[in-house]
Amino acid sequence: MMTPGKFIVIEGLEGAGKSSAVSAIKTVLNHRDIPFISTREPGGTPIAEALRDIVKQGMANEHVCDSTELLLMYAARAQLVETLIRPALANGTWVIGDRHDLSSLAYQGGGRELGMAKLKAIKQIAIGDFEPDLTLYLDIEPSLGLSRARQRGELDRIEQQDLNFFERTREVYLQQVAEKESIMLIDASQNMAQVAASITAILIQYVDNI
Ligand code: Z5A
Repeated sequence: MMTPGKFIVIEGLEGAGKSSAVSAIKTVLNHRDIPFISTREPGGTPIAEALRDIVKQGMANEHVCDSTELLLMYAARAQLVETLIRPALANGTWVIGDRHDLSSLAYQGGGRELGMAKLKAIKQIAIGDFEPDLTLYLDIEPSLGLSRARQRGELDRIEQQDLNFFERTREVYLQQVAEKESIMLIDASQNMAQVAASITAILIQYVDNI
């Protein structure tokens, strides 16, 4: 019987350095000849990418309600998990996810203050008990992350929230790290080479222990 692939997720606030983290993971998997695909959330399929555009940019003259934002995130996730992630894993292909469900717990549950009970109920409807095998959370002070993101270019609708929003978001990330062994924290205030080295070390250990 085919050994299922593993679902590895990168999480963190804006400017945490998720793009370079994804590259570090790809390098390890390539060295080990492990087949993989990579995805991002919200997005990753044509329907989910269309939802991403609405979530990130909104629409002129119409405010995106918090509950709408939440449901769009889960609609995009349901589509991605069902049509891409589950089939790939079943086929023995690993999946690298740039964000997943933990982002909703942190941003919508914490940042938007919608609360964990609502989040857990919607998750059940959208993707059931589906969970990543390993999550690498890049932890960064919101002010440092946002200053990096600003240098990169214009901020989108969610990135324009105030600092308190991101403090609440980070708090949920840290709570979840404390509760779940499958989430590893990496200090993302280090320089890029140090962050990449930490990720590489964790992933090599993970692959070697399977
Ligand atoms: N969102 C949500 O609310 N709920 C959900 O369920 C999901 C998502 C799934 C997705 O936008 C938005 O949706 C996101 C959360 C929300 N919005 N906010 N706010 P996205 O995918 O476009 O954005 P992102 O995921 O936040 O960012 P990103 O561009 O993909 O990656 P990043 O982690 O921000 O970082 P980066 O592009 O790798 O690095 C940013 C800059 O910092 C860049 O110029 C780097 O060169 C620099 N950098 C990175 N690392 C370092 C270090 N270590 N030192 C110095 N400089 C660095």
